[in-house]
Amino acid sequence: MFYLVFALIWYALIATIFLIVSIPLIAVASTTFLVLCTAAYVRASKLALGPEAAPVPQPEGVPAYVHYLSGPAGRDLRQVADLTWRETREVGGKAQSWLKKRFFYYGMDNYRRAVGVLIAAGLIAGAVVTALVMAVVALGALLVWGVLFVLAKALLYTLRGVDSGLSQLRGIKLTCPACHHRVVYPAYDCPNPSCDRRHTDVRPGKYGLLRRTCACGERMPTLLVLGSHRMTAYCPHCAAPMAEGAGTAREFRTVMVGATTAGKTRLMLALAETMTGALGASLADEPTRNTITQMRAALGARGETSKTLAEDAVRAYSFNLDRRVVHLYDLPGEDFTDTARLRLRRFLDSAHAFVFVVDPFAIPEVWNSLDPAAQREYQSVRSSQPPGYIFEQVLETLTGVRAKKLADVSLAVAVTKSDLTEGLPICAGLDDDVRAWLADRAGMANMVRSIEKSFGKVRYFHTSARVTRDGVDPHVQDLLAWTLNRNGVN
Ligand SMILES: Nc1nc2c(ncn2[C@@H]2O[C@H](COP(=O)(O)OP(=O)(O)OP(=O)(O)O)[C@@H](O)[C@H]2O)c(=O)[nH]1
Ligand SMILES: [Mg+2]
Ligand SMILES: [Zn+2]
Ligand SMILES: [Zn+2]
Repeated sequence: MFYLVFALIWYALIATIFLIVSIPLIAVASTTFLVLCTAAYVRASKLALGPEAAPVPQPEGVPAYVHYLSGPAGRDLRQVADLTWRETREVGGKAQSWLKKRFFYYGMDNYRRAVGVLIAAGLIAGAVVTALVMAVVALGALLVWGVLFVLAKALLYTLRGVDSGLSQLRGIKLTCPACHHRVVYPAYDCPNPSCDRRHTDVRPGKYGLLRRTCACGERMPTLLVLGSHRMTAYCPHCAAPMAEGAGTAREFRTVMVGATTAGKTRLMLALAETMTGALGASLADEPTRNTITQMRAALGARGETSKTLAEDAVRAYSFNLDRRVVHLYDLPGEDFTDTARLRLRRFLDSAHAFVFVVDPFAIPEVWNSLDPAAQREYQSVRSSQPPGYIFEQVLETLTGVRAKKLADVSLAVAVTKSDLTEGLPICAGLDDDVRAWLADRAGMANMVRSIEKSFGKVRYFHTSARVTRDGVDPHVQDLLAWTLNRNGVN
């Protein structure tokens, strides 16, 4: 009986001591483990962002680096997780072998073994707590990433919206001067002179919000307001260079209309000289600079420009004039006798103004009034199609292709080659009133009526494309000024 009581007290005592010792032991062991694992996590994060950072994938397809939040952030998170797993496993392994060596080499009767069991229990508890804490940390990181990602996306669309909104507000629409397609956003070459990569769409997106990084490392702006217009722009459809200022200035498109040999190219050149001379415009792109230089040289050398080749694609001649991009389109005359071909000229649909070049020698009344000697003299500069026929072709095509009506489109009618017709009896009075001369004297009343019925703004001019020592013919300057003013370009 006494022994039983004694034994009970003894076991109770032992149990109390065990509890008093074991609970703190477990707590200390688990806390220590948690601290070690936290240290492992910090170490892993440092490694993941430093010496053991996941390699940055080289750009492929698009020649730019993906923006941090759209790719590398996820990659870095995964790398942190991988390295943390590696480091904590190492801590776990070390704890295990330490435990074995210190406590489990002894027999069942050694007290160390009991302590070992307690510490092991502490470590397991610590591992469970660590796992929970890590899960919370990982979720937190994912959540932060997600929120930043969503914010960045929102910012991205806001920026895009502001950029295109500003353009829309200022009435800026872009067309390619070479293939004449509508361009939503031009492509840009990397501004680094030793890099020849072209970026097709630099707008805010996967590759950067305000700036993107080219594969060569150069940073480039993503928005017009941030200066992307200062880079050379290219058409994303046909890769031709766009006019300087494209995207920041409103476009003004004028089409030269008239038969072969009517004098469209020469008048276009006279208009170009007026713009670059009196109006202080500049040639807006390399192709324009090249062809205008060639034409000037040809005119200087042999007093002639070449015929516009019918097979060639038509590229606009582009000018920067008073914060506007002015495009002049000079078609081959053959187009105007072939409505199927004319219809394919995309810029007809979006042109703001037309210049109708009327060759007086092609007007039957005028030609028939000349004596044979004069006819022989002018035969080489005479266009064979009568202006009335050409205008009918143009009108038929325009009413077919244009969504917008012609009521707010301007038409300047230029009866040209005035330097050659000067003094011809039939041309008396032409200088005073071009419209009256056409209608009453030249027998073109039908054409005049048709012109005024279709176009909203019409004016007649008597021009010469010849540039003399006094400069460009003042009537050409009048024609240009009228066309620009009618369309709000000053
Ligand atoms: N003297 C004089 N000659 C002109 C004038 N305008 C055109 N010409 C001459 O007329 C011919 C035809 O002129 P272009 O400007 O090439 O005619 P175009 O309308 O462009 O003809 P295509 O290219 O075939 O459609 C050339 O020999 C010019 O030199 C002018 O105002 N005065
Ligand atoms: Mg021509
Ligand atoms: Zn193009
Ligand atoms: Zn580059």
